[in-house]
Amino acid sequence: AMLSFERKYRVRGGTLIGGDLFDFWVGPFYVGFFGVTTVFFTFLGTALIIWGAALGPTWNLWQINIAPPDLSYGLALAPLKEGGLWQIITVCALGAFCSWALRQAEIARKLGMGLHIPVAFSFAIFAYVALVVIRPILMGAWGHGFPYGIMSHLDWVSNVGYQYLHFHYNPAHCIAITFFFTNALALAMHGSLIISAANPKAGEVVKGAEHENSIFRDTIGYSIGTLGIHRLGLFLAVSAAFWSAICIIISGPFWTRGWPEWWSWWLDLPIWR
Ligand code: BCL
Ligand code: UQ1
Repeated sequence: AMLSFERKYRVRGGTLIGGDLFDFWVGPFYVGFFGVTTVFFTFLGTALIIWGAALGPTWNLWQINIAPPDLSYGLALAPLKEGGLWQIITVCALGAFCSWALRQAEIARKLGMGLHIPVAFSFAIFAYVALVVIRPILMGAWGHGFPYGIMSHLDWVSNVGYQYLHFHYNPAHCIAITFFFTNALALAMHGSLIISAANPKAGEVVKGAEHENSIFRDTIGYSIGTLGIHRLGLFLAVSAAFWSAICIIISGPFWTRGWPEWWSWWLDLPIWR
């Protein structure tokens, strides 16, 4: 069943490409040109992953691994069974993620809304691109991308982390983690606040913005406001992804030694040197 407002907004227009051609819905889903490309890349990419698994030694879900080419291939294309599959799967993933963001943009435009959702999602795409495109290119080999597999990608993170001796000393990693943790704090505060106000026990009245402001003014002397908390949340979440991307791009291309050593600028400050 369609909500009455959906009937009102299910109208032509707002597409970025293809005009009226794919401007329709299938059940609840808006299609559009980028709906078609999302489905195409997702199915092709998933099929290649299954094929890659079939070529491998195991069907154990935890151990399936599709590895990037050996470093000796540099930035060239590799044979399918020697990392070429990883390369095509990466293209499919990029195609699917970007198609998804552009479909979000088309739907937002149709609804006359801001583009905040696709812009926010593009930060997640940026983090992925940093791992499998930007850093491998800067390091000169696709082999620096991470392998597609549950355990194998964890091993990659651990190995790459220890290549820089102690990844916790990477300053951008510190900032990213701080944003992730602060984001969880903000969402816990916001989620608990909204439920405490909007979902009272039977017979009690729903509380609104005044109550929400008051509980924080009474406890910490400050309320960021009902719009402000959403601005803060978006900023924290997007910053977490952004600094994650930065922390891995600088590891190798811009700093090749252990991260603890990077902090010697602090010890070398003229105040105590
Ligand atoms: Mg570390 C990275 C936290 C210890 C080595 N580390 C990260 C970051 C994050 C983090 C800041 C990963 C998040 C991210 O990139 O998101 N690390 C972290 C924490 C600790 C920690 C909290 C801790 O000790 C408490 N790290 C260590 C130790 C090292 C170490 C010290 C290992 C020994 N860490 C590394 C290395 C890396 C990190 C190496 C990284 O490369 C990684 C990083 O920064 O990567 C950028 C970004 C999000 C994404 C990339 C996801 C993108 C999603 C895409 C766009 C969409 C997917 C769609 C999906 C397929 C569809 C699903 C459909 C379903 C139906 C829903
Ligand atoms: C807040 O002040 C506020 O405004 C009333 C909200 O809106 C609903 C919130 O969800 C939260 C969590 C706060 C408190 C946040 C800070 C940073 C003081």
